Amino acid sequence: TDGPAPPPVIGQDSVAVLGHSYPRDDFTNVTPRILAKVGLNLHNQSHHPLWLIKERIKAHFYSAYVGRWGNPLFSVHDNLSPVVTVEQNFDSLLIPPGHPSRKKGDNYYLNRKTMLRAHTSAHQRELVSSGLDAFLLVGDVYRRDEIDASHYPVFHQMEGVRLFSNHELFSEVQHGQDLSLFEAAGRRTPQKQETHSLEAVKLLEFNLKLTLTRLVTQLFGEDLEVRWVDCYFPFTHPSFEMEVRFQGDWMEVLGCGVMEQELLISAGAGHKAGWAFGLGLERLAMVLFGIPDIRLFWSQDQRFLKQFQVDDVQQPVCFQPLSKFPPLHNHISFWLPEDEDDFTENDFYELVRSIGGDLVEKVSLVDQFTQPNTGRRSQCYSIIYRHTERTLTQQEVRLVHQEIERSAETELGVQGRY
Ligand code: FA5
Ligand code: MG
Repeated sequence: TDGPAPPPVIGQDSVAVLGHSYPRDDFTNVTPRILAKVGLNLHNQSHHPLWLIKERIKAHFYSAYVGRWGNPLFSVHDNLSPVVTVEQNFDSLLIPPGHPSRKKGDNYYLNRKTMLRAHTSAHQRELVSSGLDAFLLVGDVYRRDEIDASHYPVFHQMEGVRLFSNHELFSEVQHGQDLSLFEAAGRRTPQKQETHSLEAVKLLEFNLKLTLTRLVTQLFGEDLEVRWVDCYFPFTHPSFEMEVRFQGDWMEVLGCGVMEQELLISAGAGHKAGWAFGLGLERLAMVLFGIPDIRLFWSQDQRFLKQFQVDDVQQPVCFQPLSKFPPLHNHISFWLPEDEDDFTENDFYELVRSIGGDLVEKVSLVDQFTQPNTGRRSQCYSIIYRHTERTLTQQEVRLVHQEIERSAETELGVQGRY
C-alpha cells in the first residue's frame, strides 16, 4: 500500500479519493483541482519548507518535554487521512447541527457524511480515545475561503494536545495535593467551564501560553512581537488566538484553549483536563522564512525549493524571494441571482480559483449596491493576476478573465455587466 495513490476521480455517481469511492449526493462539492492536492502531503516531503518547520517544531517538543523515563512526552502523527466524517470534523468537537462553520459554502464535502477535514482538530477525540495524553498532529486541511497572500484553499495545520491528571497539574504547586481539577456545582464564567476549578484553569492557561510562547521564541528568537487575543471555539473555553507581527501587520497564527470537558468525557478521559492548540504551518513558515505569498508552497520551481535543502534542520535558511513579476488588474461586475440564497462570495472565489488557478493572487469584493426600484444587488470584484515564477501576458490573462466571466454566468447564475 506504499505506492502512489490512484488519481482522484470525480465520476457521475461517486467520487474516488485515496483508493476509496464515496457516493455523490446533494452535498458533494469537491472539485478536481482540490482533489488533485489530496495525498501530496507537502508536510512529509523531505526539505519542503513545511516539512522543515514541522521538523523544527518536533525537535523543540522532543527536547523540551521529556517524560519520566527520558522518552519524548509528545508523540507525533503526520499520516492521518484528510478524509474524515462530518461527525469527526464537527460533532465530535461539540459543534452543533446548523452551526455556520458547517456551511457547504465554507467546506469541501465528498457527500453528506464525509468531507475533507477543515482542521486537524477533527482527530482530537480519536487520539485522546486511543489513550494519548500528549501529542502533535500534522496534516493538510481544506477550506473554501477568501483568496489572498495568506489564504489558500488547502493549507497545513499542526494540532497539539496535552492532558493532565490532578497530580500532574498540581505537583509543582505548594500544597498542590489539596487542590482539585474539578469543582461540583460550579458555574461557567468568561474565565472557566462549569466543571473546572479556577486554579486548574489558571494553571492550564498558563502552561498553554508558556508552551506556545517558548515554541515561537525557539523558532523566531526573542525579537518577534507576539500578542494574545481572546476568542471563541465550541471545543475550548477559555479560548485564545496568538498573533505575530508580520510585514507591519498583526497576523493570526494559531487558535487554542482549555479543552471542553464534555469532549474529554466522550473520549474516555473525563478524569483529566487539558489544553489544545491548532496552528497554521504556512503562516509560521511565511514569517520564519520571509515567504511573501502562500501559493509559493505549491511551487515546483527549483529556484524556490532548493533554498530549503539544508543538511541540518536547524541550519538557518536565507530565503531570497524570487523577484516579483508585475501584476495585472482586472474587474468583474455582475447582478446576483434573484434568489440570493443561491450565491455566496465563496462560490465566486472558488470559481476564480478553479479557472485562474495559481495565476490569481488576490480577489476582493470592491463594491456592491442595490438598485432601488428592482431591489437587485450588483457586486464588483477586483482580480489581481500575477504568476510567482514569470511575467504574464495581457493575452493569456484576457483569456482566463473571459472564461471567468462566462462561467460566472453559466455556473453561478449571475448576470454579467461586462
Ligand atoms: C482552527 O482551525 C481551530 N481548529 C484551532 C484550534 C485548535 C482551536 C485547538 C482551539 C483548540 P482557525 O480556523 O482559526 O482555528 O485556524 C487556525 C489557524 O490556521 C489560523 O490561526 C491560521 O494560522 C491558519 N489558517 C486558517 N485559515 C487559513 C487559510 N485559509 N490559509 C492558511 N492558513 C489558514
Ligand atoms: Mg482563526
